Amino acid sequence: MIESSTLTKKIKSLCINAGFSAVGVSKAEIITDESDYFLTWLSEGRNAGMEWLKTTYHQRINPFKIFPEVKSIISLAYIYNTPFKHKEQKNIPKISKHAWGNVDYHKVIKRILKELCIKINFLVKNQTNKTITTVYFVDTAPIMEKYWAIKSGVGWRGKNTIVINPQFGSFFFIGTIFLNLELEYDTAIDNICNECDICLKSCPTGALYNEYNLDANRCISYHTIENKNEIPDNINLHNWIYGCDICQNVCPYNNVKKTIYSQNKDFNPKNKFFNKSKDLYLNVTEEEFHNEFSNSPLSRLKFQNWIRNLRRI
Ligand code: B12
Ligand code: SF4
Ligand code: SF4
Repeated sequence: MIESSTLTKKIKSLCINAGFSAVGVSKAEIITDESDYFLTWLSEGRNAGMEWLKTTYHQRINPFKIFPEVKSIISLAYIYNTPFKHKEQKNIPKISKHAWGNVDYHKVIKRILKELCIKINFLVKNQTNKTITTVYFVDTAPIMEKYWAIKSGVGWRGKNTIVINPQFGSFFFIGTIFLNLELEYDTAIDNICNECDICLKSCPTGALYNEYNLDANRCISYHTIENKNEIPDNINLHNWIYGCDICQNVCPYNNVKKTIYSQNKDFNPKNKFFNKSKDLYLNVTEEEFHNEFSNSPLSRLKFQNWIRNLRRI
């Protein structure tokens, strides 16, 4: 019978070969430490209009509600960083790095995870003769992706609330796999934000009201992506029309000499909409908007909210 540590190593190399840059494994358990923070955060209304975070609270803190037989949770990092930078100029709308390319990360990562899970199932069958079940997620499922990634050492929790990896910073998505198989578990790594608080000082709206705490009511990313209603008058979007990268752009761990960029060129910005004037954006018709952004997370934004965001900068 193959040892759990050898099997874990083989699964991890499948993950790296699939295109992920870091992988960590946690034992599945009910989240007890962070669940109190989460509850307080919700009770203070920091989730803004994201009611779905409240209604799925019990699932988010309890992975067994998603998959009752889950034993292990694999967390994966998929880098989307590219060397391009926005021009700091009035009248130039900004789309966040994660969305400015010709690719919807949900689709691309789900496709990779689907194939990876087939390979993991096959490997386990081959090595142990056991048939296992694997379930994969990226972003949309009611699970605490950052919590599991931190627990398994994929990165530490930055004071901007985002997971940071010591080798390649924080411009990566998290993919997650639940499986009903015991594996060898990883441990968390040290938090090396230390005395730094550049992200807190740089957030232009004060959304990072405390270390490790974000108030979505004041976050540009929330207002430009998730807010379904009017953006309050006191929120200055600082030219961001989809997402916001400020608290990551300023982070020293995203500004190292040998930055590691995504291997996937689809994450490069779409030339047509990169560092172009606001007028060009405003001239996009509804049909063009759907055609241009069908392969981007912006496809989730209604055309009327695209216009809403543009009119607010
Ligand atoms: C809701 C959501 C948002 C919301 C809320 C953001 C947030 N900080 O939670 C909004 C719309 C604002 C948002 C924005 C962004 N998001 Co988002 N988002 C999510 C989602 C769907 C859920 C996150 C969640 O559970 N939030 C709830 C809050 C309560 O959780 P939390 O921040 O982890 O807060 C906890 C800690 O603060 C902790 N805590 C509080 N005090 C203390 C003190 C100490 C000492 C400690 C240890 C802990 C602690 O307790 C809190 C409660 O659990 C996840 C996907 C998923 N399913 O997990 C993606 C996700 C977090 N988002 C992601 C991304 C990329 C972004 C953006 C960068 C996109 C952009 N450029 O605009 C921004 C980043 C903004 C920011 N500074 O966080 C990635 C992050 C990847 C990474 N490397 O970490 C995720 C994981 C999606 C993915 N699969 O890749 N997002
Ligand atoms: S995404 Fe932008 S607005 Fe939101 S916390 Fe970071 S810097 Fe502040
Ligand atoms: S800017 Fe500084 S405090 Fe903020 S996440 Fe990066 S290292 Fe941590």
